[in-house]
Amino acid sequence: MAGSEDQKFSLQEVLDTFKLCLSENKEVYLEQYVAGWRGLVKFLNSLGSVFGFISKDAVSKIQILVNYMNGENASHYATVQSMVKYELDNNLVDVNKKGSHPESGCRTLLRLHRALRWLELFLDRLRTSTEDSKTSALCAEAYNESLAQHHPWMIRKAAGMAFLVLPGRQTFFEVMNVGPPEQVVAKLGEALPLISEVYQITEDLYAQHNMLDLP
Ligand code: 1PX
Repeated sequence: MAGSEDQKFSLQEVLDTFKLCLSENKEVYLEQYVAGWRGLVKFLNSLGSVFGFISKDAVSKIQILVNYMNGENASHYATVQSMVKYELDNNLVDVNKKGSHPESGCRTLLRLHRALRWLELFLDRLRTSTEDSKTSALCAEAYNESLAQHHPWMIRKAAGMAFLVLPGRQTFFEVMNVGPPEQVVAKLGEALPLISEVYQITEDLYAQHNMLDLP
């Protein structure tokens, strides 16, 4: 793809990056994980400036991870598994309360990981929605079941207001750029198991290390 196409969101592209996320032995490649998020942010940006505060936060978290991936300890930031091991072994994670490592890779990725659960729930609702379904309601339900539990009142309020101006289902499907609604639904059906698997592997890893509540 070239020129303006580069800026255009495509669900297929995001699907491809999540496909490439897992190594043979089920480790999660950070580079692909971050690429998946970049694609999603592209989508969010195409929905308008009301979502700017959300995409800004996602971009800043992506950037923190990219800095580690390109930094002097880059080799430890190849997979989520290697990052967790490296940061824990070297006491680079604030485990109970904020301290000298407020922006560890582990806590930063955890924020995106929680958002991935929202995505999974939202996409599943979209997939099974009907023509008259309201995207704002689907989005709010998915949010309340996942991310909202980690957000303070102010953020929940702002997010709730942003959801209200989400475009309708038809426009939403068009922006996904994969063809007519039946194809979008099929594509979502293809994407969801991949996203779920990446989510579950990360969730198990974080649970195993007691890291699901990192400050
Ligand atoms: C094919 C359809 C794709 C739709 C793609 C939409 C991509 C959405 C990307 C959302 C990324 C959100 C990351 C949020 C991370 C987070 O929880 N950050 C909070 C905590 O961070 P901290 O460093 O303070 O511990 C932070 O406080 C968040 C601030 C911004 C508000 C986050 C609201 C999230 C709402 C998620 C739903 C997005 C709705 C998009 C509609 C399509």
